[in-house]
Amino acid sequence: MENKLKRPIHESLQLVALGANVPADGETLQHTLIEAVKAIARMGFSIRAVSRFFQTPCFPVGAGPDYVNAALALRSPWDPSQSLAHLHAIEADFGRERTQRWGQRTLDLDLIAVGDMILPDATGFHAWYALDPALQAKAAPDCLILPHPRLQDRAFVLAPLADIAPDWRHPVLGQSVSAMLSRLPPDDIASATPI
Ligand code: PH2
Ligand code: MG
Ligand code: MG
Repeated sequence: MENKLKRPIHESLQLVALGANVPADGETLQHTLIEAVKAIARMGFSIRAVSRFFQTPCFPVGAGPDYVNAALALRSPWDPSQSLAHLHAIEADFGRERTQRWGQRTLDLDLIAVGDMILPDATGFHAWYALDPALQAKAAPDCLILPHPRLQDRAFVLAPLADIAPDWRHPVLGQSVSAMLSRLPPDDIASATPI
């Protein structure tokens, strides 16, 4: 019977968050994201949906210039780690230096979710989900955690996602994107402005 009853990985929709807050080559942040979408397509991902672009205040507040954020729904023949490696290769092409956690970004591509997968497993997910906020800025996981453990907290992720996958349901929290967004403080929701 092996895996016959399991859906192949490539049938799962991959949700990706895009962000930039430092212009690359003197171009606008919007330009960076448009070029990133093209690079993602050239890499072999199939792009199923592109959100509007949103201007968002940097989190943590005051840590840097405003971001432009967006979200994509993708399909690919790759498993989540392979997809992430491809996304990191694109980030590198755009000149992002991975030095400072939550530092400034010419391009940040985050794999937010892949269908209803929970990685590395429910225990591993929960450890990062429940991480003490004081440690969140310091600790970075050394393996892929899915869904992204801070997804539910961030208007700059949820507002773009609500454009393309409002009904995607978090496999641990059981809430849709729309529901997670509507639970955020109104000021956070309002701070993500479509451009
Ligand atoms: N990404 C971060 C840190 N802070 N703030 C906003 N507004 N948008 C982001 O994409 C973002 C951030 C780390 O990747
Ligand atoms: Mg990232
Ligand atoms: Mg990020």
